[in-house]
Amino acid sequence: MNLTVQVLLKRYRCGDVRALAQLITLCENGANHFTEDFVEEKEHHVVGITGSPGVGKSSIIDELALRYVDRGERVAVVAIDPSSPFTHGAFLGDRVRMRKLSTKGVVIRSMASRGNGGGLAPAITSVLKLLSGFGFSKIFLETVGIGQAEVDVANVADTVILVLSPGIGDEIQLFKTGVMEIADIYVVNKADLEESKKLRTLVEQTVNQGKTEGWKRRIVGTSCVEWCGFEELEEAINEHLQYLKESGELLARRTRRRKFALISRFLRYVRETVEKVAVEDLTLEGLKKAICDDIIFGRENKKDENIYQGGR
Ligand SMILES: Nc1nc2c(ncn2[C@@H]2O[C@H](COP(=O)(O)OP(=O)(O)OP(=O)(O)O)[C@@H](O)[C@H]2O)c(=O)[nH]1
Ligand SMILES: [Mg+2]
Repeated sequence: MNLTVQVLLKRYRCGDVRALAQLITLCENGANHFTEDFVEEKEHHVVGITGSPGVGKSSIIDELALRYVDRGERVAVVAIDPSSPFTHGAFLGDRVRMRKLSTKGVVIRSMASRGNGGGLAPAITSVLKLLSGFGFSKIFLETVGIGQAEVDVANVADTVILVLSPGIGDEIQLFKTGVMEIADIYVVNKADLEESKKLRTLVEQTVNQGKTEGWKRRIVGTSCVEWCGFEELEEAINEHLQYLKESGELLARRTRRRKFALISRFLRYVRETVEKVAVEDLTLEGLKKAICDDIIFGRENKKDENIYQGGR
């Protein structure tokens, strides 16, 4: 292992937040091998929060994060491709509320999805491992629910929350294939707005249709203006975690996350290899040979070192 990674890991294990930030950046840049062998996951709960732009995901996370900190949990927030307000690619946002979170030890990190077909950042599973290994017990993952990201969040989160709000076409969103299956908890936000009631009725009619066993999906109404519904939401999140543990589903979801990590890594590797051989030999045979050469010469394993020398 590269010496710099070794030093960073040592500092990370001593609880140095700056080392954690640097290791996350390494993962984002593609050098995430070390997380497999040298980072140990601790007990944690990943809560994925998805939904259309502007429904109130960040506002809801703000409130939830504070609540869990008050319960004695260590909280981290990861936002994928946000437009607001966790936009600075660093740990700290600049809003007053964000500053309040940071003084309570909440770590906030933005990540770009980097052309991953609109999906989650390829490094997300390594980043989750780093955060849990650092001691964060509650990790909120905000993704804009468009296309692939919506499906991906279900692959990495233990609990999936879909936030809906009136007036932005979410009534139509509801009937998109799969939307009503991905979430464990449905939040109808902006309960202070009159139209929210209609949307809530529609969600109640659609969710849990024909479902008789397993987790009974919860529907919660919240308002980040009147600050209501959060007790119920917190309760639903806690109940779902309890359900995951008791039913054995938590293990199944962690296995799904590891599979997702493996597939993402493999796809990235194939894409990089295809890009490389495309110049030399544009045939399937050429690709197979390139992959074999790669494995034999161990390019994959040298990635960490390459990154430090400015290459990939
Ligand atoms: N009336 C009302 N407005 C809200 C509520 N929650 C959030 N908003 C407003 O909705 C806007 C978007 O809120 P955000 O929390 O940034 O929403 P988001 O889903 O994180 O948005 P993106 O990250 O851009 O996808 C902001 O102007 C909020 O003040 C609510 O409960 N009621
Ligand atoms: Mg947001």
